Amino acid sequence: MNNKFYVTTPIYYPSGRFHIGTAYTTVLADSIKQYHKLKEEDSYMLTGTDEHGQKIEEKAKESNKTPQEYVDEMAKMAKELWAKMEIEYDDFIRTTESRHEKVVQKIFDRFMEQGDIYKGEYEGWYCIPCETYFTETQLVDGKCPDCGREVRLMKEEAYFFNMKKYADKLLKYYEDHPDFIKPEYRKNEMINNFIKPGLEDLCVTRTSFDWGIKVLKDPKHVVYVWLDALTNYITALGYLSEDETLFKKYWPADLQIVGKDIARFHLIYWPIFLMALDLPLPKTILVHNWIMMKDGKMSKSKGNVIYPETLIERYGLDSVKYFLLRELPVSQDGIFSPESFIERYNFDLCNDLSNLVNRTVSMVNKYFDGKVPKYNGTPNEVDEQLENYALEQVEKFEQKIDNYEIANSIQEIWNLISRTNKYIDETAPWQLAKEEQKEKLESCMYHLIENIRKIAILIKPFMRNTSENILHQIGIEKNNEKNWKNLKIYDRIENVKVIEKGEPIFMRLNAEEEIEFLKNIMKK
Ligand code: ME8
Repeated sequence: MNNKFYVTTPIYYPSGRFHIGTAYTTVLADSIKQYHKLKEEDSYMLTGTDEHGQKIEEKAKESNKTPQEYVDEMAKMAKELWAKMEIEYDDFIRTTESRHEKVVQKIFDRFMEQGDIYKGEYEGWYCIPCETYFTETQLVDGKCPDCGREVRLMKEEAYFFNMKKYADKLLKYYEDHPDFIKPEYRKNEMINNFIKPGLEDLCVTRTSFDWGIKVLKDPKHVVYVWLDALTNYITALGYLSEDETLFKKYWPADLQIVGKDIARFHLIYWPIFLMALDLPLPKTILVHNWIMMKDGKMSKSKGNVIYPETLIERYGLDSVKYFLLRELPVSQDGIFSPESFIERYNFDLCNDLSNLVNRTVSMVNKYFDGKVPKYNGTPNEVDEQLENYALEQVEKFEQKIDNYEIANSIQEIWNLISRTNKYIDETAPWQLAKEEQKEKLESCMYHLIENIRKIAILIKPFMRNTSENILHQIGIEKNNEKNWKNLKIYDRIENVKVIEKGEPIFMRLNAEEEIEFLKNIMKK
């Protein structure tokens, strides 16, 4: 195995059904993992659930369950969704597992011994859903600045983490590691909005509820969720346990993906906790924006929530993944609208991709009995242009995905698809057949198949089933013809036969009907 690649998602609150926003982060992480797997790297992905805190305690009560019963059920639901979405995580951490709880207690004790954590009293405006205290000035119109809901004035004895002590070190770290935060503007937000005005010490315990990890030396306190939650990324690898093999192998993480709502916790508190533990920091924290609806945030009360299962059942998994990744540029909010979903399905997937494969397979059948002609070694000018274009696109794809610009990297694949479709028009194979220009026709078919092979490999991280389907249709069965290494080579395939009757991968949808369908399910 070559390099290792460790990627994490946030651990989600199991406080309700996961919508396409939650699915987005997970699909993003899985796709990036699949890309590294394709490159034969030792890739490892972690996801999980964040199961402690007042909100979960209240949710359990509402449904007449103990918190443990409630989170067990919800964690099961989360795993079922990821199975349905064919997410290949390597570990699923639940913060109620003892492998996590024991280590959080050890970390807490160590911070106490080092003097990073001290006892004080906390008074502030508390937002229950966000489990966060705010100062008066942080409130927006007297409400929670993160979620806009009501806050309560609360006071309690509490332990604090001395964040101020690490502020300069953190600023210096940002400066020395330009790849640490992506996109870069998030770094400036942290500096200007939180660090420069003076970092507040972070309250790390609560006495106002029970459902949490007890502080061993002062058990009326439970560890406040962010210290508990953030450390999952290392407890899952066995940090401070009897077996630290995974931790030694995979830490520091190569990529940690979070939504903008939790950027502050990951870009400020998390690195400071790691500094206090004397551990290396993740190489990159990628902050993505949100999937919005035309009328703002998804919310049950507005009746605009979309769940991934509904889309998958009707349109198939790969089209949903494609849409999420293609429509949401990481650095700005993306909008989910029924119109854009159907448009992408009909144009990008059906017209551009599916038709290209279908037309090519039937031409190879028609002109060469399904046998893909051999590469003739001396491409003519038109073919050479196509070869160069394809190789350039592979490079561009790689540059963009390595910089975690996923939507842009997919755009580069679709540029290649369009260019290949254009090549059919340019070379007019039906004309070549009519004029019996055998050599040109052979070269044309070879180049089409070869480009489709490249396209199928490039989409594999995002659309595994479609990729396999295409490779099968064009007769590519050998693993070495499907791998990343052979992507950059043109004269690779030999003795290949396309299937006799190509199946369209995506069938055109009736736009009006489907838009209506989507609008209706959003209301439910
Ligand atoms: O914050 N668009 O959990 P959470 C895109 N437990 N992504 C979205 C989204 C949307 N509309 N809505 C949610 C928590 N997300 C904590 C995390 S980590 C140590 C603890 C995604 O269930 C996005 O990744 O509220 C966001 O950061 C995450 O779900 C919030 O999940």
